Amino acid sequence: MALCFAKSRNIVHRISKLGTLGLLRSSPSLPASSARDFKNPIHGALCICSARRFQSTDTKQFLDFPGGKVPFTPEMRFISESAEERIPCYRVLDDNSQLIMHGNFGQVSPEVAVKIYTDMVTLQIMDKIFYEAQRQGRISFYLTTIGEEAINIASAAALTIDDLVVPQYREPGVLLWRGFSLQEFADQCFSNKSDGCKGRQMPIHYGSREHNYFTVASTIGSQLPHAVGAAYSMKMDGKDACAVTYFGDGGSSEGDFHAALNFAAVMEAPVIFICRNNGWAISTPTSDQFRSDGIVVRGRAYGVRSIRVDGNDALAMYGAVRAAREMAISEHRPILIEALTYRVGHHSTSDDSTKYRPIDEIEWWRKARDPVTRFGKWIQSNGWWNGETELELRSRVRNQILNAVQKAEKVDKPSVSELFTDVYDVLPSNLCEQDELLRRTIKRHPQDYPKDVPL
Ligand SMILES: Cc1ncc(C[n+]2csc(CCOP(=O)(O)OP(=O)(O)O)c2C)c(N)n1
Ligand SMILES: [Mg+2]
Repeated sequence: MALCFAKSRNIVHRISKLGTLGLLRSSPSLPASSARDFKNPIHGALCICSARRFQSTDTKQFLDFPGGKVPFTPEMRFISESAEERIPCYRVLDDNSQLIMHGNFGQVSPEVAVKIYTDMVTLQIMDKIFYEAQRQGRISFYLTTIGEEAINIASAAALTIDDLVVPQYREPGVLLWRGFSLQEFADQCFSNKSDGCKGRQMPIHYGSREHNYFTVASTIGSQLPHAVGAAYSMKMDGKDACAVTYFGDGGSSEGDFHAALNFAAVMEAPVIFICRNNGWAISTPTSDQFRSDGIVVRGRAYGVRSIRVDGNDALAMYGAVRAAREMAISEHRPILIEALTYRVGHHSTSDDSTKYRPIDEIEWWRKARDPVTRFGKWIQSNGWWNGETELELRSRVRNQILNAVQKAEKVDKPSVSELFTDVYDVLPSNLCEQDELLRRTIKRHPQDYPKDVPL
């Protein structure tokens, strides 16, 4: 070994001498300073000379290395930063709501298909009414799911209630599918006494133990490692269920995303990662978010099976999530689904997206690629739905939501003291101090605090 090293040092030394004399330069115009450049001729000459003087007799083709045999190659080739072709996007229904020939998809019964459609419509109407309620100053904040109804509802339809959902914030449809009532949605957004979380969360931060739906945390990406941990414990307990976590394209830039994928792969946790790649993270486009072919390609880097799906095709989402669930549970493995879609609404009621993206772009997605219309046409063409049922559904749901909103508005707000309950059995001294400080501040500045919140 020492001998080899001495020999090679000798060669390098001799070659660099030749290089300084200008004997090995292929181009006389090449400056001597470029000798350190990767492409410089000295480097090439070094390889040729070494090959001539020391012909390898080592015939080994592979290196035995943890993870399997690694083939050797004499060819110096860097892996390209991108594949020649983008990863294709799985879809079942074409833009005209026709089934694509030769496609494979999980069959859906007429009952499930009709429920998928009615829940997508309900979500749309709920978004419209709650959004307007915020604009009228009746609730403090709201965030719509417009354009992403199929990801919400069709993925939920493919799961069972035993699967733990760990959401971001743009997936209320999963909760709707699981039976969270319109009244419960309204009570949460109005932060009233009937809200399961006693008004302590911002609107849209839903959560329900009964529906196996972890409370929304808007700290982007933080839900992903939680889902992996939960999935791992479900595997340890031998449950016939998995964890399912949702996140956005923006969330994929968080460290938590990478930690979660790696941890899930190594621990073989039955977790489904559903990324809603909707093109925007508030005003940040995906071109400022990553240079990879979206999110789906990250799966392979971590050893996670992955698929790209048309997020505006309810049938494709339903089929892909069902297959993912089956693999996650029976094979104990994580699955990554990248659903391509578009955030048709503003990020939230605190945003005006026309300031940073063309209105034509929004309108194209709203009209030409609306997932609800696309699925609705398909169930109509099967004879499972018609114009009459459509009218009846829309008017019934609208009335139900308006009633829920009116009712929620009349329910009292929880008392200020509830802010500090339900975490500790006995309130620690720092929280007692905060409680007192809050009361003193409200007394000093009553005009800055809502009158309808009892002390
Ligand atoms: C850790 C963290 N950083 C920043 C924010 C501010 N923030 C709220 S939503 C959001 C964009 C998230 O975009 P994406 O994950 O694509 O989800 P989308 O809103 O598009 O559904 C950001 C940056 C946050 N809530 N948490
Ligand atoms: Mg996004």
